[in-house]
Amino acid sequence: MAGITYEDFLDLSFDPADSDLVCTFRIVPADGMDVESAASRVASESSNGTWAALPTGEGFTDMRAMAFDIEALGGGADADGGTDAAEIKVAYPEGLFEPGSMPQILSCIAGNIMGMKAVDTIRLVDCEWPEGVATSFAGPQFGSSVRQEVFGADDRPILATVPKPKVGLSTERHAEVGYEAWTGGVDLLKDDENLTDQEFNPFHDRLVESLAERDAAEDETGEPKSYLINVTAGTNEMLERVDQVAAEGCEYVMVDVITTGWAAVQTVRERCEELGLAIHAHRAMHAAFDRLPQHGVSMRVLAQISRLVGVDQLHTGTAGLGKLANEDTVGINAWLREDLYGLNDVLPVASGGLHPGLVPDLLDATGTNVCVQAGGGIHGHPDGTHEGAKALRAAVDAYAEDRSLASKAEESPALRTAIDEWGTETPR
Ligand code: CAP
Ligand code: MG
Repeated sequence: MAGITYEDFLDLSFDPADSDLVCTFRIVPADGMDVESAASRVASESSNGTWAALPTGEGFTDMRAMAFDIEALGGGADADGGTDAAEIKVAYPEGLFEPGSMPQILSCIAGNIMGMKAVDTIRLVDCEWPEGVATSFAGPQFGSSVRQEVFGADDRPILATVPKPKVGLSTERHAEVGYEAWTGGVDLLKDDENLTDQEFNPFHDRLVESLAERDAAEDETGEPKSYLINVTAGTNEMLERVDQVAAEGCEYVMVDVITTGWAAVQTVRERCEELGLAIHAHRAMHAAFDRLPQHGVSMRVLAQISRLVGVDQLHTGTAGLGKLANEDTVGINAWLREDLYGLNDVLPVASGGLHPGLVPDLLDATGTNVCVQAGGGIHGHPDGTHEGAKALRAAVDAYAEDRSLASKAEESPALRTAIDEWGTETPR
C-alpha cells in the first residue's frame, strides 16, 4: 500500500476475522456527505487514518479498521434522523488494541469520531467482543454468584435500599436507617451515588457505625447482611477506602463507575481481588452518553464495558417500570448473563422508582437472578423504613412462592399498607 486515504477504510465485501472487534454505529451523515464517505471516515479516524492521505511503507503495521456493512435506516427513522440515517459496522483488528486497557479501546472506538464534522450524530450501539480482547480483561470476580454465596438467596432476588434523603443524614441516622431496613428483610444497605465523604457523614465513621448495625441486624434476623458503601473518589483515595472496607469486614464496595472512569475501576478491581471484595457499580451520568438515541454510547455498550472491567453488580434499569428512562433493560441483562469466553456474569440491579406493587411485573421482565433496589419505595412507606422493608421483602417472597400480592398482603400488613399507598402504578 503506497498511502492511505479515507477510501481505504471502506470495503463492502470485507469479511471480518474472528479476532476482530466489530462495532455497530448508527450515523447521520452531515449535509452533503454520503453514507459511504461518512462510514469510511468513522473507520479511519477510530483506527489509524486522518483527513490527509498518509504515506505508509517500511516501519508501518497496517492497523486499519474497515467499514464493511451499511444498512440504510430510511427517512424519518429517528426523531432528528434526517433521510440518510444508517447503521454501519466497522471491524477493528485485534492488534490495534492494548490488551486489558479500556481507556485505550475507548479512545479508538468512541473517541474523536464522536465529534467528527462528517457526521451530524453518531452512536456506538453494540460491540461484538472477540476472545482475545475480551479475555485480556479480568471480568467480574464473583458476578451473580454473590446472591447465593453471600446471602444464600436461592429462589429470590436480593434486596437493597438507599436511605433517603440521599444526602444530609448524619452518620448515626444513616446507620439507624440501615438497621431498620436490614431487620425488615433487606439484604443490602446502599449509599447514594453522591454520598461519599462529606462533613455531615464522614466515610470512615459511616463504615464503622453502619457495620456495627449490620452485625446487630444479622444477630437479630439470623440472616447474612451487607453494605454497599460508596468508595468513589480519586483513584489513590479510593484504594485507601477499599482497604478500610476490607479491614472492617464488609463484603462489597460501591463505585460510581462512569464518573470515576474506567481506568480507576480497573485499578479498584485489582485491589478488590486481593481483598476478596465484590464491586457494586452505580451508573450515575450514563444518560449523558446514552439518553439521546441518535448520539453517544448505548447503555448496552456501557454494560459490556462494565462486565469486562470486572464489576459484579450493575444498575441496568427497571424494564420501563420505574421513574427513570431506561434503555432495553431486558436485552442488556441477557447480554450480561450470556457466555463470554468463560468470564463471570454480572448481577443486574433494578433501581429507580421501584416499590412493592411493581415487583411481580418487574420480576416477570427480569427474572429473579437480580438485585431489586428501592429507596423511596421503602423509606416513603407510611409506617416508615422498617415496615417499608418488610413490605418489599413480602412482595419478593410472594413471587418466589408463586402467590399474588393480594394474597400475601392478607398476612403482611406492611405489604397491605404499601399497596394501599402506591398501588401497582409506575411513579412519574
Ligand atoms: C434510586 C436511586 C438510584 C437510581 C439510579 C435514586 O432511588 O438511588 O440512584 O436507581 O438509576 O437516587 O434515584 P429510588 P439507575 O428507589 O428512591 O428511586 O438504577 O437507573 O441507574
Ligand atoms: Mg441514587
